[in-house]
Amino acid sequence: MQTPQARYNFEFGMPARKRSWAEPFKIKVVEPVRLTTPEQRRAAIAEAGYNTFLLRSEDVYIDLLTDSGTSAMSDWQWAGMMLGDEAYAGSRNFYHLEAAIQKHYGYRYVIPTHQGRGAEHILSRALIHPGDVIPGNMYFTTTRLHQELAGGRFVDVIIPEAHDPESPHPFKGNVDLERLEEVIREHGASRIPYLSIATSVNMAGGQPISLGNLRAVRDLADRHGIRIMHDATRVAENAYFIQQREPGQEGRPIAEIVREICSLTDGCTMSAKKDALVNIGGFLAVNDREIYEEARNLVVVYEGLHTYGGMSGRDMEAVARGIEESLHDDHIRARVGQVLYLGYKIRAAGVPIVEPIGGHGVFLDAKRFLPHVPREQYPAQALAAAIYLDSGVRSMERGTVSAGRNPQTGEENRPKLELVRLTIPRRVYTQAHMDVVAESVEAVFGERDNIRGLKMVYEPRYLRFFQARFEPA
Ligand code: PM9
Repeated sequence: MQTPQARYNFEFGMPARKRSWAEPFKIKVVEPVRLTTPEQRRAAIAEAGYNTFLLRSEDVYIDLLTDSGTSAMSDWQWAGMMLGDEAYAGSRNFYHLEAAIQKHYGYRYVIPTHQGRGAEHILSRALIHPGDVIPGNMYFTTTRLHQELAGGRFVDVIIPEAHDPESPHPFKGNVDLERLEEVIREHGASRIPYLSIATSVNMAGGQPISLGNLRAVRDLADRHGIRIMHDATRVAENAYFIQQREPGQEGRPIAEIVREICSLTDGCTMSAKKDALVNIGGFLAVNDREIYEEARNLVVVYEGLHTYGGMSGRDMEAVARGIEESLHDDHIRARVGQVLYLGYKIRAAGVPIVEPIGGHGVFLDAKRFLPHVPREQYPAQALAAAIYLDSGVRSMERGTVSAGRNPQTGEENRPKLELVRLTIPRRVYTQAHMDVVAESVEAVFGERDNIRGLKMVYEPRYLRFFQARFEPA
């Protein structure tokens, strides 16, 4: 089969030649970033208790903490911000948002929330009863906490390859169907309010679930009468991997794949701060009228009226337009392309990373990077601090600290994955920034024997990774 480039060359009578792709935008506004000295960084990270969440952003050079709320909006989104209808009730921007969700994701009813965890809170309160079990394709920090706070227990049913950073499985976000069947048999369908299925599984390294697997999960759920709730936070990135890797899906538009993914589920929670290219916002969307009624009632208690849910009118307009832009094929190709660019560079330097490279970031394998640092001294936390010290690049721990404690026993959870995430904001940094990041990671890798572990000296009760403090062990 001819590639599109070869076909173009053939049709226009041109000789075949290499043609790289580039970002489908040009830059209109810039924000300066500050390069700090090693002394300034030493002081800053000590003051932050060796937790990159506690650094001041002005002390960061290239900020790869997260892709959440850090995207650059387009001129079309900014123009939409000027059209914010800031009425308390019935803002026109809510109806634009509702229409965009119905059109692109296909869910019937929409409840806006201030961000993803607001939607998770409402969904968990509406559907989970004490003693319930929620199977899912790997935990996410805020999702699992809301399930636990509602009295439920998360059970991981992702395929085992997802826990192995070296496995090259193309769809490490897949559900282990036999394991799921076992969990249903053990607990009974009546104790399972829903399956919690994420696209682009964050804690596994931004790994996709395949359409084939999701269809099989749907069949299984239907046989037992169980709902599927979708964490759609990075659904477009997942769709890109389906388009690139799944037999029969090549060449299919991203928007169409996204629509099919959503059609296989009964509702979604969404942090619009990621895929949907905005700085704040989220929503819950469902097909079931009764769940909608309950959620619409709860949203006024915890978030705001059901036509704003914690967002301003202008925020809702930006989300509506961001959803549309997130599904353009050229956007998603450049977005994931930049992540792959960084990943290939880091991998070429011999640095251990999670394979395959994910959709929103490059995940360093801290266990293999720092084999001399024991797990109880938080190697990923120590590695994130070391990278900051080297270059002012900020990353995030995604290992033992993030995993927190078992609420029943109080023991620390010990996930198999001990990772540092270099997360790439959308449409924000250039290829030259990626080169600097790769150089810094390579330099730190060269000096890894000098990196020491950390001990935790302050531990908050919930989501400890955000605010915990450490000292050199
Ligand atoms: N994810 C991230 O950096 C924000 C900070 S860490 C809690 O990856 C998924 C898959 C997420 C996510 C946030 C949320 C919560 C739900 N699901 O941050 O509340 O990656 O908008 O969304 C972060 P909010």
